[in-house]
Amino acid sequence: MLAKLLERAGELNVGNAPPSWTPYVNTIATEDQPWFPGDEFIERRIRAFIRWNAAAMVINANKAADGIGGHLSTFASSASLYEVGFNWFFRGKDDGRPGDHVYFQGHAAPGVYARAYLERRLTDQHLNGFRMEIGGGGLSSYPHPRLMPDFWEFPTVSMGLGPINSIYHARFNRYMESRRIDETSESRVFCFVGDGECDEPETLGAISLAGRSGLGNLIWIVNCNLQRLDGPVRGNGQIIQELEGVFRGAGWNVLKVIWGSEWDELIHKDVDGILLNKFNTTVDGEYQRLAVEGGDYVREHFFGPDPRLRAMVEHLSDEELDALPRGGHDYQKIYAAYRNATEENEAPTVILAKTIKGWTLGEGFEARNATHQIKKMTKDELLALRERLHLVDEIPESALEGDRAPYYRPDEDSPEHEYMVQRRRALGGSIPKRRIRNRRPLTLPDPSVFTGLAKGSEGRAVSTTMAMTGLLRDLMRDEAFGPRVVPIVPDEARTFGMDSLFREFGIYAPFGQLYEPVDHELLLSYTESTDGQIIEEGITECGSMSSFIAAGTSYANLGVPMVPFFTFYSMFGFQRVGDSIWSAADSRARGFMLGATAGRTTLAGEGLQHQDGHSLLLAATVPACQAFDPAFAYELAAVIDDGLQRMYGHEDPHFNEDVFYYITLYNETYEMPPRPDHVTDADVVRGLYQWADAPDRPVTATLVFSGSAQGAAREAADELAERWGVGVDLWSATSYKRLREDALAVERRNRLHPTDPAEVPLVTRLLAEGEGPVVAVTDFQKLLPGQVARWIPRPFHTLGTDGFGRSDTREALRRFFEVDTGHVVVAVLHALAREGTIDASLVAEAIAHHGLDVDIADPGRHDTVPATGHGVGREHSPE
Ligand SMILES: Cc1ncc(C[n+]2csc(CCOP(=O)(O)OP(=O)(O)O)c2C)c(N)n1
Ligand SMILES: [Mg+2]
Repeated sequence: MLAKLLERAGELNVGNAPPSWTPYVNTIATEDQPWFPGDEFIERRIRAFIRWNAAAMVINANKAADGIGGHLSTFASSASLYEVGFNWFFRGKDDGRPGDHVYFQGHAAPGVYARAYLERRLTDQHLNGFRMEIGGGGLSSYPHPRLMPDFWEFPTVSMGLGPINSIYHARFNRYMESRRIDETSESRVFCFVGDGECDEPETLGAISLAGRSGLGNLIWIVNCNLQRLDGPVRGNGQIIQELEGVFRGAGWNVLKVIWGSEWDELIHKDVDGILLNKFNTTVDGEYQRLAVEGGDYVREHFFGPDPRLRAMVEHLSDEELDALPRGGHDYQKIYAAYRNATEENEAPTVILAKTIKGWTLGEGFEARNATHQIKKMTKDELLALRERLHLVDEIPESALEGDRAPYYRPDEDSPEHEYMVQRRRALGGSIPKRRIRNRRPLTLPDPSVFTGLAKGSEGRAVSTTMAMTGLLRDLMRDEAFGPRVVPIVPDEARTFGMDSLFREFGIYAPFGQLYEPVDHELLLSYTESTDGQIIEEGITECGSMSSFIAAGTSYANLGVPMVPFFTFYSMFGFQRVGDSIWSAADSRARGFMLGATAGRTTLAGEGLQHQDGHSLLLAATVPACQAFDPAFAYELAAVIDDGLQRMYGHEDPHFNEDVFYYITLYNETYEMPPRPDHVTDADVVRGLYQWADAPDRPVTATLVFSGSAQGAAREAADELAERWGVGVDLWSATSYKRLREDALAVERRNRLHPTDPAEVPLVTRLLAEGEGPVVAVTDFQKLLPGQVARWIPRPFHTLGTDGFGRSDTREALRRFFEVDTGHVVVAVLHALAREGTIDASLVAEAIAHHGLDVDIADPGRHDTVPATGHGVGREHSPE
């Protein structure tokens, strides 16, 4: 009746907002709790073994190598949350189905290893190798698929990224189903999140997507131990209530698991709501204190001030008051929440479970502010833990004398082992387990899709962005391969000319298109559909990266290789979501990242926050990333073809490489030349090749261009030949990163094999052939070509676009950043003059010829301000 009343009041606008939060009690009433089908006693024993081993491995690691770290308290607080999932809900993949995908809280890794040890997936040696990976056989500190590719699936320890990835992962599973590529309806994504972690914008930033898309296949378990690293998450508030409001507002099914079963009786007696009021008005800082203090404090400070409350607990001893548990340690309450969550199919669920940080570890740990970082236990503390976990028979006191705390696991024919193994068998096998299955193999596109670009644009002026969009369309049209393409774009499709794909391929929308679009009569109308192929994320680069990771790891998660093509404003990639890209690399994601509108001067008019002159440098820092800077359409085609072969081309999927490609695309249009006859695709992808010979002139030099700098380089070469008598051979550097990696590998090999004949890096070999100085020009910072400077066997000079971008025409920008034709000409002449090949007066002549003899500011200096006329310029203001 009350609900109806509220509903009607809402309709009449009687100022009654729907409640964003409910009272501070469990969402599922005790009467509604389902029957727990398991054996409580055996499960408690199993949990005790896992708790013990998790603590022992951290302690041992710190004894063996002081300062090596590890975390005891995070898992101690969440062990029951995990174990109910392991025993009853998380589905493995051994039965050939996609299975569930579980994102573990990174700092809870010791607990996951401890369970794997009990299941006999890991040995004593493994546990002893916790955090000691060098030399092999160790266990990585946190979940890293890059380091333990058969075990961990999802890197989570950079906080916030696991949660957002899990949302897009669940959405991607739905996409796969809607597009009829894979049957994922039974597959769920679980994500464990810290309550402190919820302050990361990435954690909560995309939860409305999950609500809006009705992701009933997504379940989050927020471990609300009320603490983060330094202290309370919300000392002066209630994190559980705050999160409830946020998640409810975003359309989630919210399940609070706050109080353990021992509270049921008290809550039942609370007919006047006094206890409820106390629950609602006690702040987390005080709840933390209550967890630290004994029963007498609880009686005085929680129940005591109100005589009615005090009377309510008169029949309980101090010990009993002290032992009143929190819901997150009560497997019956947790089981009820999981059951409810897994029966929900229309909305995502968040379980907000209240726990105590460091639970069971003893007084020095439980709810202490410093608990997150304590990684050692004294013998007395270990004895107390042994007692607390009822392991006195299993672990003799003498075993605690040695250097290492002993591990314990029951025999393989023990009831505990059998129970645990049987439960996992019933659920499809052990997890986590990262497996490359080829449930639905991928067929690469017909090679003919690349031949068009190899021919050049035949008189038409096009950009590499346009060439890419055309290639993407052709790839999507390929009958066998096409459906495996996942185009991802964060609200810039029109900028890149990709709106031409909307109608033909559709934009994925879980509920279809419920309206007729304004442009319905157009050929290229905005078309949303349930089986749409394009993932139009809206303005979220981080969300788009999460989709990229979900699609790019589908070959492992689902055993169904998919090929993401994520096209974005290059400035808003590595710079903006660099950590997410790092996590893609850790995840072993494969696919193509296309940094469109690249270059500091190619994107006219935009300015300082748009013009990208450094993403390729940032890309150089990511080991798995293959970074390319193509100048021409045929280079682009060669690079994409190469990427597909390396990432997906091998019949045995284990031989495919876990790399992804970052390719810069420019919006400047020019005629795309055909691939010269002497150039092969292999030349293009190795990083550097000679594009054109030098005309016959008395003096020679080499010009190396990349990307859109090709224009200035080519014009300069013509002018140098015609006006200054210099024959320049032109080279295209498609990947300085690849050249550098080759050179470093060769250098290392030579260093460690001193008596073998020395090898020569590719870039040295290639450029050893010509004569005269080498000048490189790029629309990126000078450091980009500078990466290979010391391996270039001739004098080497670089022109690039250091400094902040600004808005102006392409021409003005190139003059300002000193990368236009005139500056390239001057740089080559200057390099020749320094060698003594020509006279310096010729350089001065060229400077005057191009009008470069004005004293302008150095764009590479951060305080450089050209004359503005606003009176705000410093060095060159009119005053
Ligand atoms: C992005 C990021 N910033 C900081 C850290 C360092 N860090 C590791 S654990 C932790 C506290 C975690 O608190 P919470 O999320 O509440 O998890 P709990 O351990 O309490 O379960 C911090 C700050 C990190 N791992 N990632
Ligand atoms: Mg916490």
